[in-house]
Amino acid sequence: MKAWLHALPDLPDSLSTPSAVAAWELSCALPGTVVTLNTVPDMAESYRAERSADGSWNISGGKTGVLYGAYALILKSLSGESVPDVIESAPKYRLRMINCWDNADGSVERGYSGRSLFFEGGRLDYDPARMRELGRLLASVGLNVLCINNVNVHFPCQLLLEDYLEQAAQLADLFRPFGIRLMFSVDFSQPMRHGIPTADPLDESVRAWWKETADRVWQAIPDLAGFLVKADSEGRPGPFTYGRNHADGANMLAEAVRPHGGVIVWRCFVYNCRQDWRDLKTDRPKAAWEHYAFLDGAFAENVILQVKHGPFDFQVREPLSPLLLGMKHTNLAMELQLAQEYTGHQIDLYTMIPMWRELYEELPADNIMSIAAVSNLGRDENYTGHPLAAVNLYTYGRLAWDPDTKAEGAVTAWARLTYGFTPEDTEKLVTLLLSSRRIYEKYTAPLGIGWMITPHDHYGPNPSGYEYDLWGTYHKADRNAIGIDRTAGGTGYLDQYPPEIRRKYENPATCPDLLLLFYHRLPYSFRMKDGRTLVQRIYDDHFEGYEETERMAEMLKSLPFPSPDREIILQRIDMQLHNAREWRDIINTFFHRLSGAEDEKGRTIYL
Ligand code: GCV
Repeated sequence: MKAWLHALPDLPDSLSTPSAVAAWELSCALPGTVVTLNTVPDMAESYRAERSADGSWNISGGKTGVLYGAYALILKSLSGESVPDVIESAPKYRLRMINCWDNADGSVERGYSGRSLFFEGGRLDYDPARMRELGRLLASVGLNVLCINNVNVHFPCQLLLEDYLEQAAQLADLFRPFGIRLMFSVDFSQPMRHGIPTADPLDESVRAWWKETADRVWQAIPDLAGFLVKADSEGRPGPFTYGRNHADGANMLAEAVRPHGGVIVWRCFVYNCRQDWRDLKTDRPKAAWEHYAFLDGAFAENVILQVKHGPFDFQVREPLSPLLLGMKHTNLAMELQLAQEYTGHQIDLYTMIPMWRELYEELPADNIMSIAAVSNLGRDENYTGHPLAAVNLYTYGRLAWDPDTKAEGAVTAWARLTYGFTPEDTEKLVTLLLSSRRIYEKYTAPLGIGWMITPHDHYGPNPSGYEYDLWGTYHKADRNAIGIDRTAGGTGYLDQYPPEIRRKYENPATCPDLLLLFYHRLPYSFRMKDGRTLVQRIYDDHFEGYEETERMAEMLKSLPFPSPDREIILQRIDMQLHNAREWRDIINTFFHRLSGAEDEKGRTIYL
């Protein structure tokens, strides 16, 4: 299915304000229901929808609040959820962002849904009708910022140049009625492409260049949300070249965009990506904290530090980044990844909300102001490559609006809106989707160890593929033991957390199983809480993961998906089965060869 709003007719081009869009959507989705919209400027993005005794509705809200109120009413009604007489809501997070990793040549870094929706052949190239459809999809779940180009700005950032700005401004016009503001990724060394000999953030000519640039950009797009920056990360230029820190860099840009109401979203994905595996001191997960924690309070008020949810890089299971807990005097955004880079390339089923719920449970209530996610969207007809991957976009939006959103309710709403199956089939689909993350986790790298994936491409197993590489992602398995001790007696990573978290993880006897190998180096004979040995637990998980994938495939085949979803889903589940089998056998054989331990249940492990 194209998406959850497929039931609504196309929007006429003439609708140019959020309230006009809201009125149109309501009249199409809920014909015969009288709905009055009442714009109250102070309410900004929040809304209050109230049903009168005669069944009519009144929605009061700010400029975009009325739109969100209308979509809330529509989605609740269409999904068959019970609709209370009063729905009152305000978003928890100010910026609810989608970060696209789309390149100007039309390719998408880590994209699994076809080519870019926005670029082709070095230029902006988009279908306006699709942009409006995308706008309504994003707005219907409350998302409000769309960063359209890759944080790795491989091509000179044309978006900042005059002739591109005109087309970018037209794109911004298309998204504006949906309350969505564009954002651009910029290259920190951009001034050097324009005749300035340096990109030093404290250099006057650099500061002046960014000011002029910001003036030009905001003149074309007055409501641009801001710039997104990946600096000193994986080969990108940044302040370190000039002996400056990241507050110097971010604050310089912040000053340039401040007069226009713009923000600088500054990514904290900074680590040594040229590490020598022989170096036993450096421990990559410690890097973000080491680069940023001491700068807490030093960033301008229009800077947001965007922190990946875990200390590594979107692995199947990682602890919450200590930076998200520790920087109390800095605006923070948590960064998630909808694109299934390490989680099955939108071939394998992987519903993310169970993972996100675990993260949100641990997020502090106050200093996280925004949420970002790397996009899983592309030019494919269904937007997300795998039709069931759309559940991740939908639930991401719901959680970014309301972090208390429950996994089962949100996935059920999506399933009903998308397929309208019988209650029994909906329940089957929801059960399957909710179990898919744990199943994927079982057949891939065990118990939080991560990184046993094929290097670079990141699909399929290669247990030692990253072992002697320069990315700092080692498991150090030998014939006796595996893992890195990250407690105080080891690399000290755990010391970056508050005491209650340290206590939870520091002792292998009490550390939760699923993160055991993230924190500890343990012998294969280590006794788990349930009495199994570590290596037996690994074998069991891998056999179970494959069997559960087989059951999932059977269940999927029994569901009445319409065409073309059915064909895509069936083709991909076969690929997933193949992948799960490869993972099961390669990981089990890897550990068997190292440890010599037999499977207690006598199942086949290939020697
Ligand atoms: C955009 C990982 C990915 C890269 C990505 C990077 C990032 O390293 O493999 O493709 O680059 O994260 O988040 O910047």
